[in-house]
Amino acid sequence: MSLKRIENKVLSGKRLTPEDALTLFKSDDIFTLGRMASHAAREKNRNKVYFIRNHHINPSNICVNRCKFCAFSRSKGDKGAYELSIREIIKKLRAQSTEHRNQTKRTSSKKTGKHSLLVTRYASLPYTEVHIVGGLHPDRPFDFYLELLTAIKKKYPDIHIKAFTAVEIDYFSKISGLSISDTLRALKKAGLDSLPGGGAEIFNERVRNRICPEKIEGSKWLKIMEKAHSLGIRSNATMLYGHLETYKHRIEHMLKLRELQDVTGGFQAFIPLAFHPKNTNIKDAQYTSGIDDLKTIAVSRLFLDNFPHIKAYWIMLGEKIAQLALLFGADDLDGTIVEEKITHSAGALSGSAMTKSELIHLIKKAGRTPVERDSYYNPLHRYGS
Ligand code: V47
Ligand code: SF4
Repeated sequence: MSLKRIENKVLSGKRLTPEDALTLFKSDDIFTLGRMASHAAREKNRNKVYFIRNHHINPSNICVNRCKFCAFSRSKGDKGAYELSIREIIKKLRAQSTEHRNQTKRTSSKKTGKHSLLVTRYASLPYTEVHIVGGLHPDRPFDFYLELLTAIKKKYPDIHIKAFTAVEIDYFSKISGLSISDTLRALKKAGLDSLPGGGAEIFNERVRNRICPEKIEGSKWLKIMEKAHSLGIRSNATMLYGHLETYKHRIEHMLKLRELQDVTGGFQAFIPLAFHPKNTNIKDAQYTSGIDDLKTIAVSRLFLDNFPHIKAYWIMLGEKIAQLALLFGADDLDGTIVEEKITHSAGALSGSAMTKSELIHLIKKAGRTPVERDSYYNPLHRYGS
């Protein structure tokens, strides 16, 4: 099908087929693609681009899986292997930027409307969300993770804990002897609020076996997400691209996510993750190109018509391509981050933290309206032009 006919489908709100998505990926007309994706994003989120004040924490890089694309993980006893205690993790969360303190003084004095109430609720916190993922540790018991959640919630009752990929959930179920449902229930009771989208990588079995042979199958990842959604735990979904996969594999991956989302509606955002090759065991791989990054954001916005949000993860895209992604269908610029290890172990060229004003600046300069959000995309504060 020609781009013009696909554009007509987009304008009339019709669902794209996998063949349409392939045509989009193969096209060199990046401007038409951007226009279509931007239209689709505006239909869902108007001119808004969300951001969040979050803090990434990786409790340990010791992992029994040792995926070939992962430069972050170590085996126990290796040089560079680390494990943080619960006390050390809480200490990291305590660090508070001066910028946040000043912002808090300003926003907490406004007492009008629902948004100000939400802002007031979070006002004493430097971040509204903590994002926790790590390696599959060979010795740490399941109780460690439950205690970690409990300790964070005790110290910061209002913070949203988005933690543990489906791969970690599967591992916890194995080490605890609990079913997947009971593992999720126990985590939720201890303070887990939602799941991040990591570990999805690429669902195609052949490619998955080449890049992460020890990792759970794609079908298991999807089953765990389905279970989480049925228990009222929302999640994200990712796709690792730019390694050994083809466009068809990317579309097959997104199709599986779209089908599950039709059933559960539990995914909040889709995040394409640009593969970083440095220090990995993927031979001859290169960094992704800016054009491929923008195409992947745009095609995902167009194809995943039932996903409310497409996230531009600036850590992997770089600050400037992430800003351009806001004109190619992304409506969420993630986030303050504070500390990033996974991508930086693999040669990320970006920084590892952004302040709120830097995020607002990038969004405004893209002609969009910055909106600080909570973890369920409720607006906390809107920044006019
Ligand atoms: O699961 C590992 C990926 C993921 C590399 O849900 C790599 O809001 C690129 O999932 N090059 C963790 N990627 C990050 C992640 C994430 C990030 C931001 C937001 C959210 C969210 C989730 O990073 C891993 C894996 O897929 N990864 N190694 C690498 N060399
Ligand atoms: Fe372990 Fe996750 Fe790295 Fe794979 S991607 S080696 S599961 S930390």
